[in-house]
Amino acid sequence: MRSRDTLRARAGRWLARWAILLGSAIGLAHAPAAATAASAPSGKAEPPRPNIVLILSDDMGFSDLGCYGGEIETPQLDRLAAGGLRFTEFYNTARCCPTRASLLTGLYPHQAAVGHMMEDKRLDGYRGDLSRQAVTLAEVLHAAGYATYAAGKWHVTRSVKQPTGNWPLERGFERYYGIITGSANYFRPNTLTRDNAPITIDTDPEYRPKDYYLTDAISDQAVRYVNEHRQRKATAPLFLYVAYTAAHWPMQAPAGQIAKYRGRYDAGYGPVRQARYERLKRLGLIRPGWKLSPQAGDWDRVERKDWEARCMEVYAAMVDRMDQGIGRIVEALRAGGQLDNTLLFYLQDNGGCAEEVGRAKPKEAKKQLPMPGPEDTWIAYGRGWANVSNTPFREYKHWVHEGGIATPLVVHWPAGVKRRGELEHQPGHLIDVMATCVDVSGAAYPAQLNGHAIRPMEGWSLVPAFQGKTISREALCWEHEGNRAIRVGRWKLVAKGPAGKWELYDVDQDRTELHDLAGSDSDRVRSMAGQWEGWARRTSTLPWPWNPPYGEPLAKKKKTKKAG
Ligand SMILES: [Ca+2]
Repeated sequence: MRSRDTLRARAGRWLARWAILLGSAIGLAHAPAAATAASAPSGKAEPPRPNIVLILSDDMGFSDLGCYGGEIETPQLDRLAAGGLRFTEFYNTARCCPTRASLLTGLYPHQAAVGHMMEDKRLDGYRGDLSRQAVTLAEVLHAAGYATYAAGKWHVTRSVKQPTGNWPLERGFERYYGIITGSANYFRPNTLTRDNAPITIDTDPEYRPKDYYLTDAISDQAVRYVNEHRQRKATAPLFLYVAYTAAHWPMQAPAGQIAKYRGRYDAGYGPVRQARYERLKRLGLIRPGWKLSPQAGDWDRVERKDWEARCMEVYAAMVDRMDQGIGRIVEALRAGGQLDNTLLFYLQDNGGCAEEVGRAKPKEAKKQLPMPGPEDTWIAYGRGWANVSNTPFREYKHWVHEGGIATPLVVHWPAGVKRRGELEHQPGHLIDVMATCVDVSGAAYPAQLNGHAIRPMEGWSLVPAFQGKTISREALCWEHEGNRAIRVGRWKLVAKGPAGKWELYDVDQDRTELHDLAGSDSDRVRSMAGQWEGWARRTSTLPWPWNPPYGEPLAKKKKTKKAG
């Protein structure tokens, strides 16, 4: 096990070496903008530092990828998994903004002031704009000499029209292409931005494809960054953050791509879930004793089955298209001789999304809805398919039951991870990505930056796990919209909503959270609830903006008589 102190000591040794090499004192409080890009120390001993490519997708479930039991065709990610390591119990934080804030900073989301979305709720943990008491991966790695690039969705700032302190170039990235906000039309995205300049697909001088599609644009831009980096800065390692909006609603994809999946979901939710469940067991991704959670939708009662099936056809097409793009990024690294020493992470920001966006009610209105897919539609794939995406788990994006927070993590690094095609069953969390990047890069995690004291990182380096060793940690905790959870070893305490009762599960026996043990083990419930509350107060999760305030009973709603 590698302690934080050991990590810091190691980072300190790197720093001292670098300060000498650069002939200038790089202090712990060094501003990244002023840092000098440095090549890896020449001479003896230290192997070259790896490139780091961090790929995040949006609103996808645990079992969507082929290498996680899904039927969607993802040969590129499957190949990375076969040549690398798949984590089976890795976690995000159940929603777009908090996950991005946590992933980028190595803190719990509330510590980065993004406990909820992009609105200021006037509480420390809920300001809706990335805290200056947090540093981003790009700030840390850039200060250590990495060239830093981002392509895709940003979504950690309230300011979507102009840079006011928390746009990518203001948080450590040298180059950026993507959308500042959380969702967009895939054929004509809003808040499209190049570096610090708002653009549109018609005004962008650098990228004018015949048929614009946001997923392709993010992939193409990432490939450009890899190639430009090789041409211009070959001596510095690269940090590339690729944040796809696939497969967040709206369900939109090129018609030809959707056609590939035509008819594949005609049998409805149940058979797809069952097939995924069996594959998950066969692949060893879940234990045979974990029962499949209940199905969310009844296919027999779906009136427009062709429309409902099309939702999933488009979703699959969106994921497939992203996978193709990831293949192009990997190929660019390979062609430049960079792939062997690139540490690539792939993960997802929250579970499958049950939000009923664009899925009209009542039934009469639903009959009028167009088939999803084209530019002029704005439709989510709905609860039934989200439940399929999250097979075998319960719940969805927003909730902190396993369906909301379980994510694949594929790690591929031929020079650094010798476990090929293996599964890693230790739990891990987004907060570990910062600690891992600091570990492998030798970067210094700063105590202060630009006059702000920086909160210590919360995670643990995953490098021991890469080597098959155990990481011992006390607990992992979650909160989103009053949904709460803590995991300590095999035990998970979880609740729905700010007034919800705690449920207790033995994750080793029952990761699908079907047998609540809270009634029979009240001592453990009390103890873990106390531990969660201690975490929540320490991380600015409490006080929270939800009703009721933590620990208070839900006020009864007053009945109001309608006029007339
Ligand atoms: Ca999301």
